Amino acid sequence: MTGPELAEAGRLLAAARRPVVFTGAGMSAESGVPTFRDAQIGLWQRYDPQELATPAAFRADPALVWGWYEARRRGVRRALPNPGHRAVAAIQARLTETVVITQNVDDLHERGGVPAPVRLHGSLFAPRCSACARPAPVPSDPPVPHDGPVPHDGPEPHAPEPHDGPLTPPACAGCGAPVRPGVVWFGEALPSAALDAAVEAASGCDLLLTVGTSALVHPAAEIPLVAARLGAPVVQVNPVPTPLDAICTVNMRGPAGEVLPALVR
Ligand code: BV8
Ligand code: ZN
Repeated sequence: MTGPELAEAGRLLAAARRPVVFTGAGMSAESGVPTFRDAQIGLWQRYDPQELATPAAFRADPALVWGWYEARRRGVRRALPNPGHRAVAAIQARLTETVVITQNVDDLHERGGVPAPVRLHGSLFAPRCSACARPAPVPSDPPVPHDGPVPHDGPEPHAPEPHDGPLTPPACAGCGAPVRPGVVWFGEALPSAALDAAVEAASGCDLLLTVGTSALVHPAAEIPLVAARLGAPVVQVNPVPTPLDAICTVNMRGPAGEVLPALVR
């Protein structure tokens, strides 16, 4: 990312009144949360996330799938928002009509100062019954093994959890069926309210800032296209090329945790 891109992106952001910030897994990479395409952590490296993140996988082996999500949730709990999350919150604090739309299922936007992102793919922190959809409590966690000061930002080393493998999901308090993660699996429809809100925001924005997404998962990947088709400039922040390169007004090659703070400075 060089000076001209930063200057041009800064000019577009300064002129915007109704920006959309659209984020993917790369937003949380510098917090130590593996992106979907990166190798997962520990024993989960032998599984393809796209194979595990399906209703069929949960039906076939609820303990394996629930264990994977619990490992991811505990990893997120140990992670901290990075300077990129805080820069997104600074944009929304300065431009109050900013809409943050995330594909991520972690809670780092909320912990980084964005109270209510539009969540296209649900959350690791909203388990529900797989049969009657009754909300279930987030499992209580063993104390985080802190043997020193909490790092200011960035990841804690992957301290081995007391349990990091298949885990029998809790039973629904209402009907006894297995509790499932509150995320959208491949082959499942996105929550219509979230998708409608995202399309509406992208249709009315005057700038779309896309951060840390490979733009390969649909229909989420179509959100930046909605904005571009209606004439809004698109600024991308990503260290590598993505299919969105073709529609970008400005392409900022670099990590979110460095580029976004420079953009909002
Ligand atoms: C549906 C929750 C229908 C679970 C997730 C059209 C075309 C092709 C395929 C389809 C299509 N329509 C539907 C499909 C099928 C499928 C799909 O998209 N398949 C693709 C992959 C081939 N879509 C679905 O199944 C969707 N459902 O369409 O249902 C339907 C309709 C009605 C009724 C019934 C059914 C549901 C998709 C949602 C799946 N769930 N998450 C979980 O997390 O376990 S998606 C999951 O993958 C993540 O949430 C995330 O959204 C996605 C991964 O994408 P990214 O976020 O972009 O992450 P990725 O790792 O790919 O990229 C990270 C990027 O960051 C990289 O570019 C990297 O370079 C960059 N990066 C790295 N470090 C940094 C960085 N960037 C900045 N800073 C850094 N430091
Ligand atoms: Zn139930």
